Amino acid sequence: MPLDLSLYLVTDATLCQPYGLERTVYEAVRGGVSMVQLRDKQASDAQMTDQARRLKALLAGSGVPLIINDRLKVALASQADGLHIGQSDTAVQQARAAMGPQAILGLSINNVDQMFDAPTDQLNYVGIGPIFATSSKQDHAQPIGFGGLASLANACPLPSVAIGGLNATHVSAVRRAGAQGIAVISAICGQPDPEQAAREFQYAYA
Ligand code: TZP
Ligand code: MG
Repeated sequence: MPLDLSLYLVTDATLCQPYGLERTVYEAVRGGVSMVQLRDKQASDAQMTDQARRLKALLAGSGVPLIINDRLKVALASQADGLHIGQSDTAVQQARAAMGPQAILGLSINNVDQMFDAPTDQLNYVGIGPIFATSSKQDHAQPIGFGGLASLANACPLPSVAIGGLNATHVSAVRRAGAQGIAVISAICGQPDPEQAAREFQYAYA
């Protein structure tokens, strides 16, 4: 299946508390989310694997792939569709070897050095950001704005998704900057109506 990065939901269990993680994801998918990444910095591997298995069951038949943040072990144990790695996580080559050729593999990049260091032949997409400062990620790198996004997205041979402080009002700027899609946590997780929140992005694309 071709990769649809248009609306990439990254989860945060704490922010999703009002409805719980599974219901939030369920509703967001109804609203048009095209990819889901399970991200949890607190959970044990066992807890995260359990959560991943539940999300995988929930997403079955929806065509929306489940990506695991950082943890190769969890991605393998839950038979997730892919893994998203940061600059200090498992090496891309090691992740590709373990996950196999069909898996979706993404890497976070923030600057030109990281872009040129990325083994693009092993990757399916890059996440570029943060675009703006955000309280959803602790100790995030320096925000790069839409100018930074444009220079990285245009120079990178892979499809890209922009992340960090973004909401539906940013869709056109993200697309103009050359990224294929937009990744969000707080614009969907913890919103009073996650389905409607996701739908706002669809309207912005239309
Ligand atoms: N990586 C860079 S910024 C970020 C991550 C995981 C957090 C994005 O969260 P939000 O709420 O969409 O700004
Ligand atoms: Mg990481």
